[in-house]
Amino acid sequence: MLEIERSLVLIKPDAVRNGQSDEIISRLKKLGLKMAARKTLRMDRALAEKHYAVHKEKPFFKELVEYMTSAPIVAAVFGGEKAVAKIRQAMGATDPAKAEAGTIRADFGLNVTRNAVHGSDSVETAEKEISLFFTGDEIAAT
Ligand code: DAT
Ligand code: MG
Repeated sequence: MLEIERSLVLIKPDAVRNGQSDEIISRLKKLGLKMAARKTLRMDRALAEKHYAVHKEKPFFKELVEYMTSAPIVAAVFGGEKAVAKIRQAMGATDPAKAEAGTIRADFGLNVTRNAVHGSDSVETAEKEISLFFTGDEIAAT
């Protein structure tokens, strides 16, 4: 059976500032996925804390929220077969220094916090994350 999934992608502040958004989106489209929504926004603290709520007890939480709210990001919804796993694979490991060559984080990440891109880690998380960033009528059918 065809499993159409959706995933939330965030292009993080340094990658946006460095003009890498279009290249990153183009790599994701080459996976056979469709972009159903895209916008540039500056996350506020409340949104960042909700989006990363699962990490609120981690030592890096404060730095992560400060980074993600420091400058504009691009938020996008991608849809397609196995979208979650395909995007995670294209992103590479969380730490760009450990990410496989040719992955988005290996190519554009600066360090483990400033790692260029976010992608949802499961279908359930994806739907929750998408609803934090987009209303239903901002998203095209995929
Ligand atoms: P991922 O973004 O690969 O799903 P994660 O969910 O474990 O990774 O962490 C969310 C974000 O938090 C990650 O993209 C960057 C930051 N982060 C994770 N581990 C970190 C660490 N050890 N030091 C600093 N920031 C970290
Ligand atoms: Mg994660």
